[in-house]
Amino acid sequence: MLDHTAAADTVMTDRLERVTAHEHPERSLVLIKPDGFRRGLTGEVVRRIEAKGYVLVAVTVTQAQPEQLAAHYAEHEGKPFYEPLVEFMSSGPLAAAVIEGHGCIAGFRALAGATDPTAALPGTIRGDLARDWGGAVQQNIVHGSDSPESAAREIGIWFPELG
Ligand code: IDP
Ligand code: MG
Repeated sequence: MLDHTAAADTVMTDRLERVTAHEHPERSLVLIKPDGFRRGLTGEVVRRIEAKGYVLVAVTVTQAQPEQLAAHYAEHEGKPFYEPLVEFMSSGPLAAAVIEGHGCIAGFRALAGATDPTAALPGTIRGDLARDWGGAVQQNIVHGSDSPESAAREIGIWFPELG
């Protein structure tokens, strides 16, 4: 009897975990970089995110602090575009957002398009709205997290209250 109850409990717990996992949608950190913000494209980017069906969890407008950018772009430190990248990201306000929805990390990167705005396909944010301006850094309108680990780390940098 006791064994039967324990077995039933295990089945129930497994089921609950499956359901719970399914009901916890993924989150991603999106930045509308200073070029996008300056050009008044924040609404257009948010429109595309919402039109796709992802949900906004948080949005803010902020001037990036040097320590935030150092943490956010730690993986690129030492690369030739790192200093211009930090300078560009400090050049004016940006909008930061947390979005939510199953698969939104890969889904937003598909919406964003390729890193290089010249190569980014029409239909994508970068393909439609960004171009090469001849500078040392690619000004490509948006950032999106590239993995669940990056998303958790980046949400902690820009939205400590959600981290
Ligand atoms: P991602 O934003 O598509 O994830 P990353 O490789 O993580 O691309 O690079 C971060 C940012 O650094 C890019 O979005 C772009 O602004 C800039 N960047 C990346 N690679 C280059 C490059 O080769 N030249 C100039 N800027 C670059
Ligand atoms: Mg990246």
